[in-house]
Parts: sequence; C-alpha cells; structure tokens
Amino acid sequence: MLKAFIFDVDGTLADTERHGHRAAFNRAFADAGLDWSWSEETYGELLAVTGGKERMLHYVHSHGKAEREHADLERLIAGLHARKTEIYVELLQSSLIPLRSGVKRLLLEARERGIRLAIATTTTPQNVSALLISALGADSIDWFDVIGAGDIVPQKKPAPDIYRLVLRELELGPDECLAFEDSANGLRAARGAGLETVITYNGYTENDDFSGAALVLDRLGDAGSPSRVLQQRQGQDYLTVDTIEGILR
Ligand code: XBP
Ligand code: MG
Repeated sequence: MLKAFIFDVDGTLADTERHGHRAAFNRAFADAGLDWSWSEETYGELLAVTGGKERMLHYVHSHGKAEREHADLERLIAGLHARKTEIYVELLQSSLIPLRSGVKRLLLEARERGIRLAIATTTTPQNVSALLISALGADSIDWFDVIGAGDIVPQKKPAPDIYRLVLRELELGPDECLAFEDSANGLRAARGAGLETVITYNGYTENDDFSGAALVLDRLGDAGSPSRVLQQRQGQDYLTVDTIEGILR
C-alpha cells in the first residue's frame, strides 16, 4: 500500500536555512555592495515567504529598500539569487551541513524495502544535487525517482503544486505516499495534495501550527539519538484503534 516517501529538503533532510541559505544570501548581498543583512531572527520571520527570489522581493518591499536601491528590481533579484546559489553550493561542497538525525537511516531502509523515494522542494535544483552529493555521494541522486524542485510549478509552497507534480510523475495517488516536512508551509502544501505528512520540526519551525500532520517528531532519530513524539494527529493525545491501525499500515 505504501509505495513512496516524498521528502522536503530544507529543514527536513538537513538544517540548511540558518547557516546555509541565510549565510549565502548575506554574502551575495555584500558582494553586490548592498547594505542588506539578515540576522538569524530576521531570517526566521522571512522564512514565512518560501523561495529565495520571492523572499528577497518581500524583504525589499517590507523593509523600504525598493525605491532607493534599484529601478530594475527583477534583474537585481535574479542576479543576487544566481550568486547566492553559487555561494550556497560551494558551502555544501565543503560539507559543512550534515543530514538531520535518522535521514540516511530511513532512506536506506526505504530502499531496502522497495519504497520509492522522491523530493518535493521549493529550493533550486542545483542546491538539492549539491546536498545529496555532499551528504550521500553522487550515486544518491539516482535513489530518487522524481526530484521536483524550484520554479517548475506556478506556485511555491504552501501551494500544493509541487506535490501534485511529483505525484503525477511518480504515477501514484496521495494515499500510496507519505510526505516528510519540517514547516507549516510545507505541511499545507503536502496536505493540499492529499498526502499524510510526518513533521520533523527544527529551531525555526518548532512553534508552527502542525494541525493535520499524522505525526510530529523532533527528529527521525537514530540509535543513540532517539526521536521524541510531540503530536499524533491534532487533538489526539491518547491512543485509539485508528492510531494503532495507522501505525500498522
Ligand atoms: C525552502 C525555501 C527555500 C530556501 C531557499 O522551503 O523556502 O526558499 O530557503 O532556496 P521548503 P532558493 O523547505 O518548504 O521547500 O534560494 O533556492 O529559492
Ligand atoms: Mg522545509
């Protein structure tokens, strides 16, 4: 019945936001001679907007940077984003960002049991490849039957577009797959496509609203770093036959 796992990337496979994407954005801003700088706290707020280009555009408007800086904002943002992607890929190539606890273990177990793997992410395709290669080796790209990433859909998460596209390409229904996410935006996207979702939250998303998630954990966990269950189904803080059936399924 369960045929595929569909993984989000940023925050789910690895904690890439704080010291990865944020650092790369800041270096791209400095390289361009801009006085923009995103603190860890500011970045946490900006994460409400998914997509690097969309996030920069939102920042420019919400922080009064637009008029003063550049007439051709779209070109500025595109240039900054290209540079930020280069910097981010270099960061990953220096292997500074590991996979989260339990990710590799679960990917390997799924492969062994014939469960197909896919990715549904907002981030740029180069970033996904760089993370997989640095953390799991070049062959790992082929572990994933579908890698849905970046601008290939009309609307980014929390819209369900990317999950719908991945399901189409897998030729599977949502009831045959399970999504793994770390954020409320990601959860909304997966649920919008009809998918049951496991959340592994992180420092930036721990206070998100995870209503509708099948399971909320602090991490997938490994031997020696066990996972803690925060929530099973919203409003269900006791064991029911449905929960047990869900686990057995
Ligand atoms: C990830 C994102 C991305 C990255 C930046 O969201 O929002 O925007 O922060 O990536 P999710 P790009 O984990 O929900 O997919 O700069 O490549 O857009
Ligand atoms: Mg994420």
